[in-house]
Amino acid sequence: MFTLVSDDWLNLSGITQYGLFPAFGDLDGDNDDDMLLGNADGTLIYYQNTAGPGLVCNFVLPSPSIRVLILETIVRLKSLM
Ligand SMILES: [Ca+2]
Repeated sequence: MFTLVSDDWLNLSGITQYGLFPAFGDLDGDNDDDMLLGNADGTLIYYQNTAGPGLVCNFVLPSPSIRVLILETIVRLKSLM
């Protein structure tokens, strides 16, 4: 059985995106799962988990410079695959 905690998790209703698809993994190398939201137009939104390993996730939008660095790294890694 599940309990509805929020109908606007992370205030995602304020994002002017549609068709959001989440994916989770440790993108910044600190041993906790961060979140990428892909949307229908092909862009990605990076949320950093600031909680730490083994704790309940706390996803936040990092500074623009950190977001760009992480996303550039992902694109670079995908080009090597
Ligand atoms: Ca992480």
